[in-house]
Amino acid sequence: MNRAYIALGSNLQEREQFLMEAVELLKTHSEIDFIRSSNIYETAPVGYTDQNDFLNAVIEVETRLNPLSLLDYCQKIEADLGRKRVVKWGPRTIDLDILLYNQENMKDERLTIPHPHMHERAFVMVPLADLNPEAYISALKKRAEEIVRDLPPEEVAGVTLWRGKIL
Ligand code: A4P
Ligand code: MG
Repeated sequence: MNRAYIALGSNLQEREQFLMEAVELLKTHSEIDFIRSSNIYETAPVGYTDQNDFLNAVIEVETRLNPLSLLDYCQKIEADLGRKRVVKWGPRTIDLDILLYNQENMKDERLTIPHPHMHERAFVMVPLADLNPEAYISALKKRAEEIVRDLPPEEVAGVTLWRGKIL
């Protein structure tokens, strides 16, 4: 069995509903077992800032899918939940990014693991460190909680606990 961490983000309409539906759809796959969720955080938009605040969370799953098949399924969920790619980094109903897959490092034209920007993003790292402070990013030789400690405090301050776990 493989262990993966997936980041979820939504900033359109019923944000919490989209997070819940994405997790429900992951759970319906026979080759994916949902293990647990971080708390949900409300986060200031990063990149393209003229958009609503996001809800972000990270979940841990066990899966028999290989990384590319897991990406295919995550992208199917994004499509099913009606994501429209209008502005790069812009508003979306739901975004699923694969952060970690076991301790593997891979770079394919469709998939880079660990996710290439995860360590720069408080909206990813704070929920990941909440879920598993020991999560080890081998490419950086650092644990999640160490990465959060090294992020700019003003970025960490843009990530506030919103409520409890997704499911
Ligand atoms: N791809 C490569 N590696 C991965 C991976 N590990 N996981 C490829 C998922 N996808 C991966 O992503 C573009 C392509 O990346 C995919 O086709 C896949 O093959 P996308 O999700 O289609 O496009 P995008 O999301 O618009 O671009 P990008 O660069 O992935 O943006 P991000 O990184 O997802 O950032 N601010 C806050 N507060 N919270 C957020 O959640 N999200 C974004 C989007 C910007 N600002 C935000 C948030
Ligand atoms: Mg993405």
